[in-house]
Amino acid sequence: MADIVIKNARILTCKSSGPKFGKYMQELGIIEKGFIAIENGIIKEVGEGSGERFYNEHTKIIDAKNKTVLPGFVDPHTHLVHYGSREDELDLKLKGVPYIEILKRGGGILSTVKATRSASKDELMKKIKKSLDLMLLWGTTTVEAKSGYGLNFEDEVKCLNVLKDCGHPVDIVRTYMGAHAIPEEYKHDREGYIKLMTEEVIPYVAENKLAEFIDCFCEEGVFSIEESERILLKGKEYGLKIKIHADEIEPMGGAELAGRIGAVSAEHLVAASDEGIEAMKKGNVIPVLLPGTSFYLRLGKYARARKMIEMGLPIALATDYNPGTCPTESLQSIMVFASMGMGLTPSEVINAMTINAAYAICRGNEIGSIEKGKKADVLIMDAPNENYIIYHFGINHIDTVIKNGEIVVREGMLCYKEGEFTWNI
Ligand code: IZC
Ligand code: ZN
Repeated sequence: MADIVIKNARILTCKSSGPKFGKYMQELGIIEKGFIAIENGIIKEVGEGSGERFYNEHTKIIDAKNKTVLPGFVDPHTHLVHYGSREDELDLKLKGVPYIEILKRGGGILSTVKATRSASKDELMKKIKKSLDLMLLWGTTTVEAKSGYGLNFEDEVKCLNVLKDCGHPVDIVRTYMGAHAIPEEYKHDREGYIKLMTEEVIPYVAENKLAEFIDCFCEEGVFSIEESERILLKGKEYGLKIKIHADEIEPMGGAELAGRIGAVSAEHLVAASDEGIEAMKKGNVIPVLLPGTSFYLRLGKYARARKMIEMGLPIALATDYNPGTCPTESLQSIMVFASMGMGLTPSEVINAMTINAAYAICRGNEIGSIEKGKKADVLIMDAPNENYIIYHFGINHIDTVIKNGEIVVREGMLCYKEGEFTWNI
C-alpha cells in the first residue's frame, strides 16, 4: 500500500544508472500516462496506468492530469550561507567595472565576508531558511552549499554549522570553500592564509564531518593553479571530495587541473580550453555550468555546452546562488539562460538539473530520477510538457512538491510544518 499515489501523470523519469552524457542527455525516460506510488518517503513503484493496486483508504491520490511530473530539482552549486546583499554594486557593474576589480577594491566577496562575520548563527539561519523556502517553492529539493564568506577558522566553522543544523526540508550537501578569496587581514601574507586553511581548517572540518566536498576559486587575481592544487589536494588527503571553480573568466587551466586531480566536478568553465574539456572527459569530471552567472556578469559569452555534449560529457546545471554574480534561488530562471544562452534543449536542461546534478554531488544513487527505491522527491508542474516549462519563462510552474514522501508545496504554496523536518543527508 502507498501513502501517496500520483496518477494520470506525464512522468519524466530521467531514469539512468549513471550521469547522462552526450546524446543520452536528450532522453527523459517518459511515461505518457502513468503513476508513482510513494511509501515511507521512498518511491515504491512507477509505471503505466493508475496504480490502483497501491490504494487503500489512507492513500492520498493526486490527479496530475494535464501536468508534468519530474524529479525534484538538484542545485549542485550555491553559496547559500552569507549575510547582507550587494545591490549597491549594481551601479559600478553597469558602468563596466569588472567583477575582479570590485573585489580588489575590497568590495565583492570581501564586503559579504564583513557582513557574514558580524552575523550571528541565528541571523544566518533565518536568512538561509528564507532562501531554502524559495528554493522549495520553485522546485529545488536538494542543494549543495559552500562556505567561503567567513574565511577565518571561527566564521567558516560557524557557517558550516548553520548549514548542518538548519533542519529545513531541503537537503543540504556541504562544501568547505575557505579558498574563496584572501581575507583583508592576510592581504600581505597569502602563504599565511593558505597555511591556516591547510593546517588548521581543513583537518578540523574533515574530522568533524562539517563538509563532504572542498572547493577553490581558481581564477586570475584570486587563487593560482598551483595554490588551488595544493589546497584541494590537502582536502583530498583528509577525505574531502573535490570541486573547483574553474576558468570562469580567464582560461587558467582549471579544467585541466580538475581532470588531473580527480575532481568530481568543475564549475563555470566559460573560458575552458579544448584541452581542458578533453581532460575533464578523461578524468570523468562532471561540468557544472552556471549560465545565470554569465548573464549577470554581462560576460557576453557562455560555457561551450554544445561542444561538451558533442564530446560525450554529462552536463549539470546550477544556480550559483550568491549575493554578487547570481542572486537568484530559482533553477527555473536558470533554465532560460541554459536554453537561450547555451542552446540546450528542454530535455537536456531537465536531465542537467536532476540526474546529472545528483551525480555532480555524488547522490546519483538516491535522488535525481523517478525510479523504484529512490527518495520520493517529486515535482508536479502546471505545464503540459517539458517544452512549455522553458517556453513560458520567468514564472513559477510548480503546483506540488513532494520531499522525502511528504507534500511540502501544494497549489504553489508552502505547506510543511517547521520542526518536523530534521534530517540531513
Ligand atoms: O560573492 O561574488 N564567483 N564567487 C565566485 C562568487 C562568484 C560569489 C560572490
Ligand atoms: Zn560559485
